[in-house]
Amino acid sequence: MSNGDEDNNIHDGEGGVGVLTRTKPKTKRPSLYRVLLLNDDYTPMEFVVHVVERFFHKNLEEATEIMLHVHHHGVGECGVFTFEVAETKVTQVMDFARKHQHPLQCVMEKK
Ligand code: TYC
Repeated sequence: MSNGDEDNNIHDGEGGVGVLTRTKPKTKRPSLYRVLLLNDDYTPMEFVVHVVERFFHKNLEEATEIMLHVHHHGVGECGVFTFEVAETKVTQVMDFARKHQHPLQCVMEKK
């Protein structure tokens, strides 16, 4: 198979017990997660743009585009990451928003 299955070869172990060894390297791809910002009525637009630049490494133009998308549609994607990276981004954004007393919400969603 192209992915997911390995070839297992049976051979003798101690006491004639069957042992399986892998011959084909496993190449499981990690699940991916979207990190989303949610709109609210109070967080300043400039703060959201700064968050997107700072934590998602977007330039001013890209960050402004994402912020305006969230402002108009209620939710928008800042990036797609593996689980642990996505979780870290969410925590960083939530901590930063709380520190500045803004109600900005950041969530992750499995692709
Ligand atoms: N709606 C906010 C305002 O008008 C701006 C905003 C944009 C807030 C995106 C959150 O994720 C957000 N000040």
